[in-house]
Amino acid sequence: MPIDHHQPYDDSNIFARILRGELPATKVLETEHSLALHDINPLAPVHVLVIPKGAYVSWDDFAANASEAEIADFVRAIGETARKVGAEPQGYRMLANTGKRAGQEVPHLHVHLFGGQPLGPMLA
Ligand code: IU
Repeated sequence: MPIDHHQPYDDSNIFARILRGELPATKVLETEHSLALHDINPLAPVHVLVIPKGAYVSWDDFAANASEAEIADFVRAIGETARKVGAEPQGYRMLANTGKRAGQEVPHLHVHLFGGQPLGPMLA
C-alpha cells in the first residue's frame, strides 16, 4: 500500500528494522550515514536501494531536515554504490518515489538504483 509521505516517521518499517539489525539484508555498501542493499524484488539486473541511516520518511523530509554531512554522505554513497556494482561506467538510473501519488511503499527514504541493461524511456 502506498504511504502518505507526510506522516511522522514510523520506526517499525522494514528499513528501520534492517538498520537495527533485526532483519537480514544483502548489503552492498555501508558508510557513516548510509546503507545500500539489494532490492528483494529486482526489476533490472542491477537493482539496489540506497537509504540514509537517519529516520527520514521521504526525499522531502531528508532534503528539508538532514544535516549537510548526511546529505553529502548519501549523495556520495549512491555514486560509490553505482561504481561498486558496475552500473557506472555503463550508465544507470536513480529514482525516489515520494508519497502515495508516486507509489512509495516503505516510509523510509530509499533511492532505487537500476542498471545492468538498457533502461528505455523513463515513464513508458
Ligand atoms: P517503493 O519506492 O517504496 O515502491 O519501493 C519499495 C522497494 O522496497 C520495492 O522495490 C521492494 O521490492 C523493496 N523491498 C525490499 O527490498 N525489501 C523488503 O523487505 C521490502 C521491500 I517489504
